[in-house]
Amino acid sequence: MALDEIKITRAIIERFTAKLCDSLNLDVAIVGAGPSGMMAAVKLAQKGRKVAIFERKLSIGGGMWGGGMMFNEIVVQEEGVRLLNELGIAVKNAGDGYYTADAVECTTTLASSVCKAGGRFFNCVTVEDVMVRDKKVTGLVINWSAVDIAGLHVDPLVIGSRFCIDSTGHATELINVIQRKSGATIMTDTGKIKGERSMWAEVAENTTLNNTKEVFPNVYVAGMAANATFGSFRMGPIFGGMLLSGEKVAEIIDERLKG
Ligand code: 48H
Repeated sequence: MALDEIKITRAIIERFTAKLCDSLNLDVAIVGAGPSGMMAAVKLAQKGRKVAIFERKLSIGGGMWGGGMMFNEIVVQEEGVRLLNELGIAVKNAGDGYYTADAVECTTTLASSVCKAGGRFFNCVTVEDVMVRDKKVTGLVINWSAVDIAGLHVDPLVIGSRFCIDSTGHATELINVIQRKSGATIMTDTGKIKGERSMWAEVAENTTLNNTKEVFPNVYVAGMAANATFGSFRMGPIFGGMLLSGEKVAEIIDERLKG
């Protein structure tokens, strides 16, 4: 077969443009392709929801690739093992309710599951702002990460979405921008982002689930961003809470989309 570079280029441009245009009005826009965001995307896509993840980096996976200190294994406690089993990820029993899994297998399988369920990734895209109407977030303001990194003065584009999830991890970027630009009251007891606290795995893992909720009309926090918003602890390389948080936020939003 003769290869034509122009045809290759045209195929990429046309396919990507079609994918992006078809994502201009989403049910759920997810910011950050770490474990919590990807688990939320899998569950929402499996329920037939139109969902896309916007990830700043070229690589998806957030903090999961590196396991603990680049020892690329993760620990998952008993409660989270069900989710790894559902995705067919190999799990090894480490005794006393602790389980381990290969960090690369977890990351790649989660990512593949998002795609196979019909969810979409837009990597190399930074979410820099939101769109607010009637004190509700109605979409995301996006730009190429390369534009951001190069400091180019290029205006962004917009994605409409019924609901948004901040799964940006420690940085809690979406809620930060909402707080900064809207002068908005965040749904914590102080009305503000409370910030992350130091390491305490047991409490952190339990609070991650409780803190997975709506914090501004139409915007939910999941994963590490949930704990950072509500002033809870970090937990180190144990990932059950991240995965369960993704599942929980998907269930809550799916119910709201039914209403
Ligand atoms: C687009 C963005 C933006 C933006 C950030 O950090 P993550 O892996 O997120 P979680 O919460 O699913 O998982 C946290 C976990 O990985 C972790 O760090 C743990 C358990 N730490 C414990 C501890 O003690 O340290 O992924 C967040 C993703 C990253 O890939 C970012 O690049 C991306 O979000 N991101 N993408 N636009 N504005 N901000």
